[in-house]
Amino acid sequence: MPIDQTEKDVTLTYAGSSVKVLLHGANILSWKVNGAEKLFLSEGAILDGSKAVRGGVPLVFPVFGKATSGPTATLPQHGFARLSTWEFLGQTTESPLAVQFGLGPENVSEELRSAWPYNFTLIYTVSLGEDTLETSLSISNPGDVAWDFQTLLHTYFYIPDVDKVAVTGLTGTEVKDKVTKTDYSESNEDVTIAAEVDRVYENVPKPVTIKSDGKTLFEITRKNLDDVVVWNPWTNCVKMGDFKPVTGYKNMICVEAGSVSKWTSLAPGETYVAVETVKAYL
Ligand code: TA6
Repeated sequence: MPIDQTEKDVTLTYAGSSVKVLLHGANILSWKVNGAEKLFLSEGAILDGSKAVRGGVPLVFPVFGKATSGPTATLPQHGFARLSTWEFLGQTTESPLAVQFGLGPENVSEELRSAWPYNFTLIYTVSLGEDTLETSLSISNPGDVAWDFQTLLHTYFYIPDVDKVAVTGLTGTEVKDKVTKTDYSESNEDVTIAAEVDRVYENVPKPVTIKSDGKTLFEITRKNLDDVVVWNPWTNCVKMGDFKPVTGYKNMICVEAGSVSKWTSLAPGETYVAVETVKAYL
């Protein structure tokens, strides 16, 4: 079955690859290419809709992180998109195999809706190719007042060994480092992980690659997602409760395509389309 739908999730199968999307948060849980899993999903991930999923591709909207002021200040970290149950809207294309999910105020809890009382429409398109996964988030304002947003695809990539991973394509970009609480320009061609890393790379002009031992695992291209967040909690993952096994930080890296270093304003009737395409190599 190219598309297998249950009451909780939708699984696409195409050209030896598959992707599974949980309706809660429209959170991609799994992306397999020729049977090999490409994403990290915590063994302790809560999938019953009671909290955000620890792994796969959580969706961040309308705020990245936790705002301390402004219209999103009373929303939970990373906003409500990953905390809400999306509607499955059906198939759009056969090759690559693509489906869509939708979210509007009617799908969001009263508590979260009252915390951010604006009219919005999100259409999330998941498109599975032979060795590619394209995710597109169309953000529309059908209301009569403008609002500002940030958005990000919080992708947890599976990697064989954190000691051998490197992210390239970030050289020369401005960094807001949330661990050292410093700002600087990235001078390294290879960004590696040897402790907790939590950095926002701003206005990254080129495709980004994730390599292991010098070999490319993934290439990431973006449209309207100018920033790239790199995160690995290292041993701090033990404090999260839903990050399992506690050694799991050795097999994951979050490389997150987003528009988070500034706020984007959407006037009534406007639409913003953000696209990320990941090609898997090994
Ligand atoms: O994207 C990196 C980050 O903002 C980190 O600061 C860390 O908080 C991570 O997201 C996970 O956030 P979560 O709310 O899913 O635990």
